[in-house]
Amino acid sequence: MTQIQVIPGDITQFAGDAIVNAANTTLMGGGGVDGAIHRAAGPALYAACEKFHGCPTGEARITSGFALPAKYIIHTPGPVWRDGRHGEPELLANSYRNSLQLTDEYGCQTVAFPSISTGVYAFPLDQAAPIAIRTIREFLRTAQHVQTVTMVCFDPVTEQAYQTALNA
Ligand code: AR6
Repeated sequence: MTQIQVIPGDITQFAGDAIVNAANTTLMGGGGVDGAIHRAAGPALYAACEKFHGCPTGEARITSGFALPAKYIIHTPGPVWRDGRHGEPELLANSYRNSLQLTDEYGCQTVAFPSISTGVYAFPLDQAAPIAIRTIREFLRTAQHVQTVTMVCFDPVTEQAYQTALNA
């Protein structure tokens, strides 16, 4: 039985197999959830990320979770919102799909996502949430290991948007 959950909270506290980081293409840290994950995981995460020499938008890379309760961290740069006509929806779907693909390859059963691209990257939340839920649902139909995907929402407006998309 696979499922999608939407919960409020701080993703750094997620005690499952993997969490996803809304990174940038350098993978060298930043603000928002990325900054929180780097602070909580410790400096060894920075050293591990350096070895990738960046990551293109929509792709994903995996590291250990270091000091985090989660075993793995998947790093994916979501798209920066421009006007919606520069491939932003497809790139956002790629971030979710490629992150799930990696977690599945690593045998993870539980994985948590933040709301990718809807903070600093300004992707409209009402468009991002249905793309995320649809992509996760599609992936779960053929997943080998992943069973539960949790959207960890940092604020009530974000939580409501994903809850609405989940119930649509
Ligand atoms: N747990 C869960 N969600 C969080 C947390 C947390 N601890 N902290 C923030 N959020 P953002 P983006 C939410 O800006 O839009 C960074 O500088 C936040 O409220 O973190 O993909 C990177 O290095 C929002 O709902 O990511 C990139 O340069 C969501 O996470 C850039 O920001 C995403 O907001 C990426 O921008």
